[in-house]
Amino acid sequence: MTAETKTIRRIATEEAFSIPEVSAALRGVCHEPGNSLDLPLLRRIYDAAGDKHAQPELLTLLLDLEETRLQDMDANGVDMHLLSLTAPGVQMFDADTACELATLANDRLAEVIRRHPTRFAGLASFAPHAPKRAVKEMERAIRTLKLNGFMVNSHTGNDYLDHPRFFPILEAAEALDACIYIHPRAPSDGLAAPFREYGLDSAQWGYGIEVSTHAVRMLVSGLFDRFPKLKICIGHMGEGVHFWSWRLDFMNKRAQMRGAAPKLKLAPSEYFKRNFVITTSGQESHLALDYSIKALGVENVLWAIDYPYQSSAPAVAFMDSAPVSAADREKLYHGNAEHVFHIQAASARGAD
Ligand code: VNL
Ligand code: MN
Repeated sequence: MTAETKTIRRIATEEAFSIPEVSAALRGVCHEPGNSLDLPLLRRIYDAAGDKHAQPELLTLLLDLEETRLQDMDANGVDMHLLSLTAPGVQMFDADTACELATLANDRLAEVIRRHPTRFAGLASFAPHAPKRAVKEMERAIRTLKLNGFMVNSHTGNDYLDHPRFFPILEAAEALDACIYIHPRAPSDGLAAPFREYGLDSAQWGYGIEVSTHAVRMLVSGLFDRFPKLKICIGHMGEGVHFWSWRLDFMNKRAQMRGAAPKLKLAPSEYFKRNFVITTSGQESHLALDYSIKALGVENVLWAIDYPYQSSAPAVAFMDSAPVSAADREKLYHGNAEHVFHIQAASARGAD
């Protein structure tokens, strides 16, 4: 740490947790019939006894909030985790179970934040496949529990958020001025076939293709003309979407002209700049950071670790040593997160 970074506030924005009830239900999912590409990872984490590549230590870290996690944060100068229920959240459960477990997880999240208001903030879960009940839970999560936004783990039942059945959810998020973080899960059934070998199902490649496809569907669907103030966050340095800006804009115009895509008020890349922010979770490349800041503006880039799937020390070293100005590092580490997720600024809170 340099003199500059010694006292800087670090808010990590894609930090995963679980609760025993959700973890038990995910273990149940491991034994259901079906060919979902989420299953290999779920079996490694939640059904350790049955999997020779098991990672039960991940589950211990996901379930821990106030012991190892706080020690890890202290040891690495991490002030705050913006917590979210780990992927795939409640989206693989039947609608009733999903609603019940989202409510329970949100209650637990609010409790731990109440105990550690300077160390934790949180993104609420809901069941996208029960849109009416989801909207109720979204309102409760923001107005009553005072949570900071929402987490959606990409597709739900193979549908993406451009599907009109989810519009009440987008409308509620916009009205509540609460950002929806779209986190990866494995590629949807129709997308999955080429991702079944070589460990491509999850973070190596499948997650990025799944979420970038999700984001692009939203960008070209016209939904940001309907919900112009909707804020979406995606991780992993924007899942590569803005690398494609020029070609996406050019080819979307052509698709519009031949009637294949709806007419849009703005180019897809303009919605990406206006309606999206990205985080640096699990993508610790200064080159990619530099490109992202130049393409999107520093205000649209937020720091994240991706704990416990990534380690805190290299994520901190990555941002401490990023070739940016001191003012920009403040934005990347906490200012942008405070703004987007309505986290109280440390100065407003007084020193602690
Ligand atoms: C992984 C990385 C999994 C980040 C995650 O959620 C995640 C992984 C299940 O490396 O498997 O958020
Ligand atoms: Mn993650």
